[in-house]
Amino acid sequence: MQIIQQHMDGDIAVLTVDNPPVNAISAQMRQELWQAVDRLDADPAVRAVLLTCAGRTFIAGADVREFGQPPVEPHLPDLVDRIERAEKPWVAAIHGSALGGGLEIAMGCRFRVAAPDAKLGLPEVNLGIIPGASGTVRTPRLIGAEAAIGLVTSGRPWRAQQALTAGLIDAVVEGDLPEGAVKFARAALSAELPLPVSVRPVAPLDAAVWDRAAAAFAGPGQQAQARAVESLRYATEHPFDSAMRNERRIFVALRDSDQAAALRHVFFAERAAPRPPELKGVTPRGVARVGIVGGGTMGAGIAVACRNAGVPVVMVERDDEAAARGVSNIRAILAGSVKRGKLTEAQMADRLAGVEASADYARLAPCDLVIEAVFEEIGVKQAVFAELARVCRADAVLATNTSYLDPRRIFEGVPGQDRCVGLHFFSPAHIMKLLEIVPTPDTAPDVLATAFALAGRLGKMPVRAGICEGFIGNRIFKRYRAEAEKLLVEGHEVQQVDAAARDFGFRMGPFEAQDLSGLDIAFLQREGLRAEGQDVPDTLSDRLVRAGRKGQKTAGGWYDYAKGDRTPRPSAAAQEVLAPHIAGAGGLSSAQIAARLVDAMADEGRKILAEGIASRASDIDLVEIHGYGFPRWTGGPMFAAARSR
Ligand code: 3H9
Repeated sequence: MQIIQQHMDGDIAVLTVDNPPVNAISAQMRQELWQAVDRLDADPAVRAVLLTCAGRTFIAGADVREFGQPPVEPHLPDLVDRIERAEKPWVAAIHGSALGGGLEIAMGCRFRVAAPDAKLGLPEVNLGIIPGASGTVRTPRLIGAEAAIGLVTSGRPWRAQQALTAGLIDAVVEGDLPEGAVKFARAALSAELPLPVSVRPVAPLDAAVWDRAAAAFAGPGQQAQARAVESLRYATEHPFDSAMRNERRIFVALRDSDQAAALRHVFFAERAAPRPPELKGVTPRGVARVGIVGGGTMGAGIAVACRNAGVPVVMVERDDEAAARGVSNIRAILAGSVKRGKLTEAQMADRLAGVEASADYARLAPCDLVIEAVFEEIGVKQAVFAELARVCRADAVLATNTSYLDPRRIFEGVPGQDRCVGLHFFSPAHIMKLLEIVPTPDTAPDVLATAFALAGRLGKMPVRAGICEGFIGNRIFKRYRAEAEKLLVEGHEVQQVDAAARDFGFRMGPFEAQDLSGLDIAFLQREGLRAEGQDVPDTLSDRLVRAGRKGQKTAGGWYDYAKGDRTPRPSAAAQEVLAPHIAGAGGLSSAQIAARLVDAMADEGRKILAEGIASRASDIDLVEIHGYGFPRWTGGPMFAAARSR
């Protein structure tokens, strides 16, 4: 099957690339494009060539699946070069996204035009590589070095208008794109052609600008950004051909690196998780209005997540005062966004206008889906569901945001168990991307599909989790904390373990993080289990809580804190509590300590997988990356542990 079709519009040859789903560049596409240049150059009836794409997007980049395979000619940089050298000028007509190799092909064309909602970018750094087909060499020649640094190192695409202003494209075409692009080409042919991008001059930048750009990417996990700066700098200071050779060398080195392999793994993991194969063909229920029970931190965060996605919210609290508090919690979150410049006052007003708060459960009657986000206590939650069963429509989806409890117990007695599901958001719920979706054996497929569809609308990363204590994320987190304590018992210091976790790439170590969130939360939960008669031995953190050390809120936990200062300081008082339980002399290096933590997480992950709590190892990686700050560039605990074996 041909990927590229051709038809004539007068003296303009229109090429349509059709390689679903996203027109990724395959070897066949490169071959067909190469042949097209030769063929059209030789055709006297052709004055110009329009490059368009079928389907939802322009060319979205090189086919990431081909990265591990032996390269097949023609190589992409040569193809871009061939298009640029074509005797007939090529015009790229861009809709959807022109990304990576797709934008590089477009930069080989003499002109680029785009639909108003098109996006153009070089997202390669997100895959741990740099653009490898002249993206770091042609871009500065087209839009200047400083703008090129921004485009390449951020990996974020530009909208058509921004691209036009910067000179990345020549025109924004309103209305029918191919028709408008043909018109553009005709007009362009009557004027003098611009220089091909590769021969355009590029103004040099001060060394200080380059140094600043390099310094911004000195941290771990930013290897691709740092090398992109290096390649861009070289490209502005050297002739085109030499710059291309340099870019290729860096591209190949990065492509074969551990970081790139890990980021490719995450790329495909993120595309697999939202689409469980068992839901293929299942139509989700419509959700026009979401109900939320509970206006605390979690309920308010969920409400903001819904409002940011344009979904109207009904929030119910136990009395009018609590309902008003819920609204002010929402307002506080939104005001924070306004302060950071992420939201305008008008948008904030619009978000708030879409929230109805009440102490009357009956207001939930029109909601298509209701999320319970009240205190983590089985009796409290069961009482909420009894109310929901009373007031909600029989086809409304009922969800619990429990993080530890068995959803089956929470749903006990609710008529229509097939409409019940667990939706475990992470705090702050309007920011954290992870959403664990926890079906019970009774949950209907279309209810599960509704949960995944809602996650998509809210911009969340949904991961299906089975029922066990803590589901996927908190169960692994518990093991991680236990391993961190074990390292203390073996004689390593609190700050040593934290530093090892940070060196590995976590923003915070396990003990600093506990001090921040409070040691008492997990303590109270364990106390609850003890009260139920379960044998739950004291952890070291329980001992600190019993000694009055709950973390930053009590000026001390694993560390001490000066008043008004969140800097952790080694604590003699904590040491005194811990000392009787230390049974070793330490001795592991930072890397060994980190490996112990990661291996423990991966070991728990393997159990979770064996028990069917997670569907795939890559889902576990996503849970840790999106819910617990596991460094993305390591691929997650399952990937990292498997690589280090
Ligand atoms: C590059 O170009 C390197 C060059 O500089 C140099 C080379 C020498 N390859 O995201 P979606 C699949 S690096 C293979 O759900 P959307 C994806 O796996 C590349 N497959 O759709 C999924 O498959 P499935 C630089 C790809 O509409 C399906 O397409 N480019 C690729 O939400 C739909 O994906 C990028 O990094 C690919 N490049 O979003 C662009 N891209 O259905 C990455 C997608 O089997 N892609 N697939 O699960 C994107 O950002 C989004 O896919 C896009 C569409 C915005 C295009």
